[in-house]
Parts: sequence; C-alpha cells; structure tokens
Amino acid sequence: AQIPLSSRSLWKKFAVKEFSEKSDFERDFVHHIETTLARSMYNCDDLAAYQAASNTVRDKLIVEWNETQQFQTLKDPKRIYYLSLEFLMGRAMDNAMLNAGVKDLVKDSLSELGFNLEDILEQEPDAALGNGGLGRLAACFLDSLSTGKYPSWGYGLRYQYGIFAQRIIDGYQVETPDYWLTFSNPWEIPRHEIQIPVDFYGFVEEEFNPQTNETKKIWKGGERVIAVAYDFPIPGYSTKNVNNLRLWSAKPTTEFDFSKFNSGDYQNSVRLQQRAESITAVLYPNDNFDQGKELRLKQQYFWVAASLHDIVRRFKKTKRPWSEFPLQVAIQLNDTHPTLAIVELQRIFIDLEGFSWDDAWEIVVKTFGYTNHTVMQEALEKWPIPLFERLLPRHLEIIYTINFFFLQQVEKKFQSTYSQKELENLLSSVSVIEEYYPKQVRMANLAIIGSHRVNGVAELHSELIKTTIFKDFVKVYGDKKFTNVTNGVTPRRWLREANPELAELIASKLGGYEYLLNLNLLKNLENYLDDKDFKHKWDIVKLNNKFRLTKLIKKLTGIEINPTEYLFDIQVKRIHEYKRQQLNIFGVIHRYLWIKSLSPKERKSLVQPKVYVFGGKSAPGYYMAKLIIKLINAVGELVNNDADAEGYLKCIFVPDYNVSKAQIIIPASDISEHISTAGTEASGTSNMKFVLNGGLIIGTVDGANVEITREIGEDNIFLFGNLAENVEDIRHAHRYAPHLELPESLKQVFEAIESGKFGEGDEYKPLLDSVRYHKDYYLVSDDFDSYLQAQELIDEAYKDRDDWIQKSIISVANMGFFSSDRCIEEYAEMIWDVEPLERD
Ligand code: IMP
Ligand code: B1N
Repeated sequence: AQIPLSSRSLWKKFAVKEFSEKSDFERDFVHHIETTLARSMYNCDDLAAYQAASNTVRDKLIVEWNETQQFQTLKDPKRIYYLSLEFLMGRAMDNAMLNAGVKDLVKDSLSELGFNLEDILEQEPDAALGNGGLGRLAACFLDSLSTGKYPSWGYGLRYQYGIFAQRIIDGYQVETPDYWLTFSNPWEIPRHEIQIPVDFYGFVEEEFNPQTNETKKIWKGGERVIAVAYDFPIPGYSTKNVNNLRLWSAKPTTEFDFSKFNSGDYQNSVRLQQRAESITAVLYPNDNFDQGKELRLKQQYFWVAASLHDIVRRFKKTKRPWSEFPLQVAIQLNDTHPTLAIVELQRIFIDLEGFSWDDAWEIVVKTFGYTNHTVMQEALEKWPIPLFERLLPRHLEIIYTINFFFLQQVEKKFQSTYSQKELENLLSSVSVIEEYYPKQVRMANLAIIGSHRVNGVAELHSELIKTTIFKDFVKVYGDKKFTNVTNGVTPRRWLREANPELAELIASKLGGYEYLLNLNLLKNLENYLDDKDFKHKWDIVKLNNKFRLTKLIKKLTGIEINPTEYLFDIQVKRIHEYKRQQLNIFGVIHRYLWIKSLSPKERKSLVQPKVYVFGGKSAPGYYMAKLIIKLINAVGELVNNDADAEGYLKCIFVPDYNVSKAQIIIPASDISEHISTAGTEASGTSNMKFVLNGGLIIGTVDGANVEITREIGEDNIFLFGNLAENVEDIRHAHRYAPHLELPESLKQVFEAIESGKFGEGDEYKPLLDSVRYHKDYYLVSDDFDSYLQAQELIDEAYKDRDDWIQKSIISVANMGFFSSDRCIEEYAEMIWDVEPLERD
C-alpha cells in the first residue's frame, strides 16, 4: 500500500529525528520510561534504565536501518546472504553506541539523569545463539559487512533458548536453560506480518500435463509450520549503513485441523500446534559434533526454506530475468548446516518456476559458496536416508538426481584413465550417498557439488581439506574450486569495546581511531618501541585489565588474587579433547608438584608466580570433557588452599564463559593457550583476539597460529609440539605399539592423580586411560615434554619485562591482517563478486 502523494509532505514533516544532543537523548529516555515502560522516576531501577536507554539508542539505529534498506531497494545491488545456524552476538548496547559514535553522549546524559552507564550495560543479557568460534565468526562478519558498506543479510534462527548457562556445583558442570527473552528485547523488531509457510513430511505426486506431454513432480507436504521474521539491525562502525539480520521463529498455522477437532481429538490437534514451536525452541549445544537428531534436520529445513523464500521474493520484486539471479544473489553457507538451501533452490526452479534441470542447476551452482570449518570426522553431517525420506521426500529425489548427474560426469572424466576398481573407489568416495546401514546423505559432498567455491578458514586448514577429507574432489574439479579465506575478528568489539584503555593508548599514538577501520595502521606502533613512557603505559594498561579480571573472579568464585605478582596464563574456549585442556591441567599439576618439592627459599628464587585461568562449556553429553572440567576444579581446590603454593600458583575455573565475559578475560592475559593437536583446530579466532590485546601465545603449529607466527615473528610466540604432517604416523605407531611409553614427567602427574590428591583417584581413570591404554589419539604424551619446555621459556622470558613489553607491542603492531574487514574483502572479491554500496 502506497501513501497518496498529497499526504506525503505530512509524513516528511513528522519524520523521526535521531537524537544528536544530550537533551534529545534525555527527553527520549524519559519518554520511554514513562510510556514504553509505564514507569516514573519514583520506580526506575538499573534494569528499567537499561531498557529505556537501549530503546533510545535503538530508535536512532532504526532510522538509519530504514534508510539503508530503502536505499538498497532503490539501487538494487547484488546482495550477500550469509546463512548461519549460529550467531553468537553477545551484547548489543555498547556496540551500537560505539559504532554510532554516541557512547560519551549517552554516558554523560545518563549520569545527569542519575545513572552509571557501566552498571546499566551489565543489565543486558548476551544474545548467545551460538556455541563457539563458528557462531562468533558469523557475528564478526556481520559487523564487518555493515562497516564495509556491503549490502548484505544474515539469516538464522531465533532460538528461545541460547547456549545453556553453566554452573559449577562441586566441581561439576551443571547446565541451566538460557531463556534470554525474559524482558522484551529492544534489539529485535518482530515482523508479525512476514509469515512464511514451511511444509514437512507428506508425499510426492506426479502430475501429467497433456499439453506438454510431461509429468511434473509435486510435493504435498503433510505438516505445515509458519516462519515469522524477527529483524536485528546491524550497525557498522563510523557509517550510517545498517544491515539486517533476519532470524526466523516457528509458530503454528492458524488453519486448524477441523477433522481432528470434529472427531473429538481436540487434545491431539492442539498438541500438533504446540509441536511447531519446538522447532526454534533451543540451540543444539554441540561444538564440532553432529548428533544427527531429527529435530535438527527440521530446524535446518525450516530455516533454509523461509530464507530462500524471502531471497527469491526480493529478487522477483525487481522483475529481472532469472538469468540474472546469480548476478544479484550470493549465498554463503556457514558450514554444511544450510546445505539444504542448494536443494531447495533447485526445487523452486524446477517444481515451482518450471525451469529445465540444467538451466536451474547452472544458476544454483553460481549462487552458492560453502565454507568448511572442520576436518573432525565426528562433526561431518550425515543424515540417514529413512529419516530424510520421511521428512523431505521431494528433496531426497532431487538429491538423487544431483548425485546421478554428478557421478555420470565423474565417470566420463575418468573411465579411460582409471581401472574399474579405481573408478569404483573414486565414485563411492565422492558420492553424496554413503553405502552404510542405513544409507546416509553426506552433506559436505552435496555442499561441494552445489557450490562454485569451497573455502577453508586458515591456510593450513585449507591445504588439509584438499589433501585429506576432500582430496577426491580435487581430482574431479582441480584445485581452483578450493580456496582459503583466513578468519579474522572485528577490532571494534575485540579491541575498542573490550579494551578501551589499550584502544585509547593506541589512538593517542596513531592520531585517533582511524586504525579501527584500517587495522594495518597498527604497524606504526613500531615507531614507539623505544618510547619509555609509552611502554610504561602499555604495561599499566595490562595491569589494570588484570585488576578488572580479578574483580570478576572474586565475584564469580570468591577467590581473591592480587594481580601485581602474577603472570596470567589463560585458556578459554569450548572444552574438547582436541583442544587439549587436559594437557594444560596436567602441566599445572606438574608445576604444583615441582613447587611442593622446593624449599621456601628455592621457591622465591626459582618460581615465576602464575595464575592459570580456565573457562569454557562442555557439550552436555560429552563425558570426557566434563571430566576435564571436574579435574580442573579439583586441582584448583587443592592448590588455591595450599600454603606452600600461596603466592606462586593459582588455578581458576571461571564459570559460564560467554562473549561478555570474554571481553573482560581476554585483555587480561599475558599468555593464552591454543594447544590443539596439530591439524585439528581449523583456525581458532580467540588466538587473534588475545594477541590483538597484547597477550602472547603458547601454541601448537595449528590453524591460524601458523599465520599469526608469520605476521608477528617467531620470536614473539611460544610454539611447541609435533607438526600436523607427522600426526597420522604417530597415531599409527600408537595403534600398533604393544604399550605406550609415557614420559617420566607425565607418569608423575598420573601418579599424583591416582594417589587421590584431587579427590577419588579412580574418578579420572577414563581420562588417564585414554592416554595410556586407548592409543592417545590427541598426542598428549607425545607433546607433553615439549609443552613443559615452552612453559619454561615463558617463565624465562617474562623475567625481562622490558623485552616482554617489546614483544607485546610488536605483536599488536603486526595483527592488521586478522581484522574480519580483510576477510570480508577477500570473500567479496574471490567468492561473491560484490562491491560496497555507499549511501548518499
Ligand atoms: P525487502 O527487500 O523487500 O525485504 O525490503 C527490505 C526493506 O527495504 C524494507 O523494510 C523497506 O525498508 C525497504 N523497501 C522495500 N521495498 C521498498 C520500496 O518499494 N521502496 C522503498 N523502500 C523499500
Ligand atoms: O569454527 C571456527 C574455527 O576458528 C574453529 O577452529 C572451528 O573449530 C570452528 C558443528 C561446528 N568448526 N566446526 C564447528 C560448530 C557447531 C556444530 O554444530 C560444527 N565449529 C568450528 C570458525 O571458523
């Protein structure tokens, strides 16, 4: 519906004006308190103040959001669609103020109104719709897409429960639901008018058309659910560009099943409706693991179907010919989770728009790009055919056809050069269908076949996928289809917001905050390596950040630490055997035993005081990871209360690690641990965040550690352990060795654990046995001594504080490459073929 021309001047006269002065903000704030919240100055607590303040900031955002969307509709540029099942956004308020450049104004206004901004920001719950690196990467990418002025949309699910909150009870992880929508959420705009029907189950019918003499396949769905859109404005830094993140929420159809109702089965008919909402109820809490649950497949199709419907509708509005679809639309698949989009788009073209197979498929392949994030076998998605067939019968048919044409092409290419046996092996390895009991659909194979580009997320990882899990696809396609885009992080959240003191110190030398838009400018910090005053300030900033963290630790655990004495050694990330928190805690135990063996005098002269900080969640069903958490807490319990270790060693487990805690923890590190078994961590992104905040790394030659080393120099990182190229051989040796010989150092640690120092010794048996008797898949025993040596080098290096600060500054100065702005530029050029669009 269009407003008549005669009314439009009235609209323009009353167009919303954004606040730009304190008095405007204060007026809008009071307005929201009194109307939106129906409160007053007599009952306004910090929570109400947060709600009013966030609504006021939101209003400003919405004005720009509207103008950006209208501008993009008018210009109709190629758009990027980033499909991700996870967006780990964290808090929105501080980010929105910083990006819009109004934080100081808001702070002063709130103070005049009687509130403290920092306290108010604490009221916001994290939007924790993700597990870890993959979800947070998607959030960093949205920030960079808006900042880089790329016309783009994120599409995901609006889970009512994000990643669970973690509590530690008697040293064990206990999960509690994260209902983050308790209070109305000012950062989302419900679009109740955007309702997209999504069908499941049912059957496929053939329809004969006597005119064309063709039969057409029609899918008759058996269960219908409605997708409702919720829009989250994504502001860019220092630009009026505000893009959109659209998250879908499931609700029942209003079409009531009257047949059930009339037959007296009212209860069942209501139950079916309630079932609809369960689709977007909860995020699956697994990182790097595929659980293969039916509800997860339902989530995936629900999300993909609604998103594609929206994308196709937007394209159709422009009345362009279909051939222009891939010129207007780039869809990026964040891992294989949205791979059904390939099939759904093919279905739309064939079944609904009447394309020929080949015409449709050409457009589909040009449209999609696929990012792989892991080589871990247990994370690769596979769906049993019987389940798939029941839920999505038509899609399975299309997959069979895609696979048929693909295998035909492979056969043609190799039949003259390969033996029958070789050809069979190749075909069965690249086939979308795995011959298994029951047969399975391999989503990664489908994603590769249906995309024009496949990328890994760090150089080492991108090489690995070409030589291991996807090597047979390289034979088929050559290696041009496979590329690398090394991950990055947004310096707005991970430097300026998380570490305002360091950001300001850097700005004071680089002539302002321009570097947040061009992170390579950090290089100029190397001009100040001899500036005593600057280095002193650098050191003080780190100390202040350690104070900030110890305050948080005190609040969460009751444990008091005086940070001036200690080196802070931090490992925060999902708990996983491949990330090897067990290696770290075995190292802590080793150090504790050493300290205990020394006289007080020796301690004073030999021991570098250290706080080991751990944090991270285990998947609820991951027994071994939960055992590691328990061991860390048990070690903490002992050493934190041992007078011999007082002043030399602390071991802390920070409960409920999340994005907003990361923003406090990361800036406080002297050393952070990124110690995965070589070849297992695709990239890692917290490694980048730690170094960007002036911390050094102890790490394996894995993921993006390799490129960090190249950029900052190998003198500024503590590398250890076996290389990825040797891991398979070592595993092979383990498998065939009669028994595994442990290093003396590790034997001592195991003896201490078994002796019952950390509670019931037997309890940890599975953890020790996985090393001793179960082939040590993660090479803990092979890397242990090398790890201890690296720790010794750290103690040594930390003694020369001036040199340490030097290392820290050089590292930060060379982190420009790891801005997610650079990633987005690479995707835009190599994969999406899109340009920024400046608003005028
Ligand atoms: P969509 O691409 O149709 O979802 O539109 C996204 C946004 O673009 C809308 O929320 C509007 O702000 C804007 N928009 C859509 N259609 C028009 C139009 O015809 N004129 C101006 N703005 C539009
Ligand atoms: O993606 C990150 C990388 O930096 C990490 O190295 C990588 O481990 C992480 C299934 C995953 N890979 N795979 C997942 C998450 C949830 C799930 O259900 C797999 N996460 C990663 C960003 O590239």
